[in-house]
Amino acid sequence: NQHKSFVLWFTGLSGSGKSTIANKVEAALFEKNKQVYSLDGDNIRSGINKGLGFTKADRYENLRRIAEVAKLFVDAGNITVAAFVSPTYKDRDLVKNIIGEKDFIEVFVDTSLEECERRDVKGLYKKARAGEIKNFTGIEAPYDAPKNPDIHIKTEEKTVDQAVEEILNHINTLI
Ligand code: GGZ
Repeated sequence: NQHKSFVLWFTGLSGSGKSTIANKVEAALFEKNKQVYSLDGDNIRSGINKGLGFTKADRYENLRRIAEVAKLFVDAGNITVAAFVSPTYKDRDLVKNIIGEKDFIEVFVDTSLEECERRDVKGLYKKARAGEIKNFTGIEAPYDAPKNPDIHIKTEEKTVDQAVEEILNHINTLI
């Protein structure tokens, strides 16, 4: 089980497909007997980050703590998968600096706002448009599309399995 440990950091709009792709990457690595662990909204925002909301400052603090935790997992030898909106350049710069550039792989899950809103899997866009959710990314709050991601997944042009394959190919030499 000799592999480099690093973080695959997924960024993208709500409903872009981050978690779906990240979960499949995690499963594929697990199948290959890699030591892998995923951080996501379910195990973070409900636990250590309970109480943080979606203002600019709360997101920054949310992501700062997640990055610190991810760094610990990397130190422990894990391939760490993290899937968070991480909306701004400032957010992602912070995260990259905490984790360390050499252990940080940025995966941009690129799905247009139009498509995310069309899918609206959880009905959150509808609520945001109705003013029932404040500061919703893409509606009232900004999303800065990464200019130079390590991996750029255009979900409207490929299947989930193709996206997973693309990511596995990218990290193939590391694992
Ligand atoms: C964006 C929100 C918001 C607002 C609740 N803006 O599709 P989801 O539901 O499962 O993913 C979104 C998730 C975003 O949390 P993160 O921790 O990834 O965000 S950040 O990196 O910006 O800190 C969405 C839900 O939480 N959600 N309110 N206002 N997403």
